[in-house]
Amino acid sequence: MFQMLIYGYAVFWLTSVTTLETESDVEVRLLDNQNSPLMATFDMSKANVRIKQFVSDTIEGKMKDIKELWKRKKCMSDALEVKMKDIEASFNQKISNVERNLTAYFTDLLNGYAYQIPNDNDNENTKDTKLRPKGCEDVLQKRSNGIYTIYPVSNNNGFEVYCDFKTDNGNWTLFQKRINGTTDFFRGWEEYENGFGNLEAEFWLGNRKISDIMSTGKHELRIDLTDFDGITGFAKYSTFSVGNASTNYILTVRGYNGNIGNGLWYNSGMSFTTKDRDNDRDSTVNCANTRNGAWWYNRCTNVNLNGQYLQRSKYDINGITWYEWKTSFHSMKSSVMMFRKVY
Ligand SMILES: [Ca+2]
Repeated sequence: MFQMLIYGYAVFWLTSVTTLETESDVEVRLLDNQNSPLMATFDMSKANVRIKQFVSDTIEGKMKDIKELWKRKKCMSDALEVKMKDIEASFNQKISNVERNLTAYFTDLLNGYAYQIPNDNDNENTKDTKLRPKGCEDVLQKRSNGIYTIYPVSNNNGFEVYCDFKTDNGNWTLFQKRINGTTDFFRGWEEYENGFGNLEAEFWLGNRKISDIMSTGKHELRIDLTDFDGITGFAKYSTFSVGNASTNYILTVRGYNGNIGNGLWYNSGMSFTTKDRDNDRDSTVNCANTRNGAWWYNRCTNVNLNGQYLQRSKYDINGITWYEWKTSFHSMKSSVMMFRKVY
């Protein structure tokens, strides 16, 4: 027991011991419990081994601690990265929500303002030109299908159009309608340019107006036909444009979709022809005369929706025809042509 005590003391006090001549022997002055000096001699080579072991163990222990600490730090760093990503995603989501809410808020505000416009006669008296609709899609008070005033060009001269807010998600501007033959469609250039008929019944909106609306952006086309058996069909073109007067209102259609066949492809790229203005590609005749209508005739046409209204289903090239649907020139009971803006 006493020896162990001495050994213990030796380990802890070795740094302050007196070194003698030889490396291996160390004289240590010790006191017994009566304070009498004791002399002890240690074999220093053994002590060195113990010290080295102690230091080695200590360093190894510390290294383990450091490694453990490093591992923990790495884990924390990974966890922090994941957390940062979560925070970023959450932040983006919140920004997106704020954006959506603000958009909804301002839309409501704008609609509320529109409802405060006192005159019920559409937008005729709208003082703020920014609120004037350029087309049916811009009309703020979409009460029901019907006639609205639009202002597609920057001057103050708006005009009336018939808007359809129900068919195929709505916002359509009608530019042609045939339902019963009460309106004559065999007319000249000027009348087709300015438009004619009754917007509530049969009409052609007018090439100038159509062209003005086209200038406000990209549009798509929809055509709905009904035959005399009451069967309906439609064609849509994802691209639709009508050029201005200098192009003789040239037609462009692309991107057919529907169930009556892509009949209009043959007319794409053609100028408008009337009985008094021949812009078609048939050098021998004026197609407006041979087909009894006015249209974007090529070497005439398979589609002739401004043709003669026939009171019954009849094979007649002068009639309202869409050859690709019926594989014949049988005339239709009704035709509606409309377009809307695409974004
Ligand atoms: Ca011709």
